[in-house]
Amino acid sequence: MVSLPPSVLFASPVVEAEIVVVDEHVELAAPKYSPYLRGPPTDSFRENLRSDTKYITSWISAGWNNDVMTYMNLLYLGKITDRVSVIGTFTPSHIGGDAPPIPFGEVFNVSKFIQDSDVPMVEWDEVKNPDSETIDAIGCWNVWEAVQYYEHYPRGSAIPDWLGLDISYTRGPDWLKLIPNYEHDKCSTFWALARLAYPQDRNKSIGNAQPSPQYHITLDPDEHMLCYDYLYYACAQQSFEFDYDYAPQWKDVGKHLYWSDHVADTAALYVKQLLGYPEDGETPPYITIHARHGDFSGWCWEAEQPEDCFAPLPVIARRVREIQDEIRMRKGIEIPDSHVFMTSDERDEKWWDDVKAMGWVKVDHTAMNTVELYGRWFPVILDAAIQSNGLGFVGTDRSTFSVLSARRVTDWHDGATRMVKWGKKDADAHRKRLDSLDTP
Ligand SMILES: Nc1nc2c(ncn2[C@@H]2O[C@H](COP(=O)(O)OP(=O)(O)O)[C@@H](O)[C@H]2O)c(=O)[nH]1
Ligand SMILES: [Mg+2]
Repeated sequence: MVSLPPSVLFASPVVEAEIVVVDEHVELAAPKYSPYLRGPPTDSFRENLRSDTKYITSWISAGWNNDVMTYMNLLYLGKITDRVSVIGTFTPSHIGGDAPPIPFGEVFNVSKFIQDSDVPMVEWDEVKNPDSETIDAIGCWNVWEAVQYYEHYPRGSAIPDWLGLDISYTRGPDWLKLIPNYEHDKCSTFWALARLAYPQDRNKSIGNAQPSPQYHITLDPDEHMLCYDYLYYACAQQSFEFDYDYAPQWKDVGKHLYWSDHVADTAALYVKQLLGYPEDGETPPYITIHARHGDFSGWCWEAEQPEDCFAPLPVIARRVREIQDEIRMRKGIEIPDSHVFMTSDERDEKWWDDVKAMGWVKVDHTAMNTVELYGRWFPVILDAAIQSNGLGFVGTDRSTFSVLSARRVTDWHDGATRMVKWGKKDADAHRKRLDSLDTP
């Protein structure tokens, strides 16, 4: 028997129904806290959960755009299980681990999202006081061990520690995995995951909870705050689904996640400043390229020479021309090369000199003092926002960063998009097609 410090809570306190006295004054005042919660953030998250509402949460564990997709998947699973999604911050895995986490609501416009999508959500810092020292014990589902065969533990994430959660995991059933015994795919479908949100299959699948790491508490998966370790690999019908037009996690959720006003306004300001337009005027139409390099160099085994792996600039320029032609044809708008932005994680200055020689504009966060003015997260967030608000976008095949930007340009602006193939010499060789949005 483990003796618990008084601050460890692992059962829902009995919640009295809250009576809100409504007079004219209160009615007119803006609500101070989410209607999905009992009130302002509390020291234990359980004190703030409504007894008439069910919740769902999960953690993140990859690059920022992968993490955006993971939260979109969580929101979609919340939608189909009639639960309020509880969303954490973004963790700085690719921008330097010492940068502070950034709240979801600083990046995306949460109130507009809830209104447009009708998908309910709250952020963790609305639920539990971020300065709380209370450790909440909770039971969660371990999906990771049911879908892959190499790591014999739940998927790790920095989020539970930040939230003061001590988690007892129950390994999910084998039927979570879409393709049984197939090591090259990790998908579990939203509806397989949803089976665990309801008593019939949940009750058949519990009973093997592992002790939590901190206080060695064993708990079956929580029914009030349902949680899964990792949902990046959740899908409706097949893996890498954000690439497909039917993807419900994009259509019903991701599409409605617009940038916060601060991000959108700053991105528009950058575009106007970099192109030399008045700051108080309209943003002109433009095209953005995303040339994803960096750790993608680990996928170059088909390239005979290292320089054959990433698409050379003239190959990218061919895609830019296709976009210019399509926009001219479909919309009658001429976008010159001087209104083409390059965004990239490439650090080689010589490569950037070649970009400028193409007549394109570097989104130069060093020159713009982005980190000093807006913080460490903003170079990547502004690059994504700039990409998403162009009328054309040329992305890098297999980059989730590019995939999300392409979908935004298509759905938000009826824009033109292409993905550049890479990995070996002439990977992007293709026949030009003007009549279609498809990448041939
Ligand atoms: N600022 C900036 N960062 C980038 C760019 N491309 C990649 N990165 C960094 O590399 C990470 C890539 O991981 P992720 O977002 O998961 O996308 P993916 O790896 O391309 O699928 C991003 O989150 C950024 O931190 C870029 O064009 N601009
Ligand atoms: Mg990544």
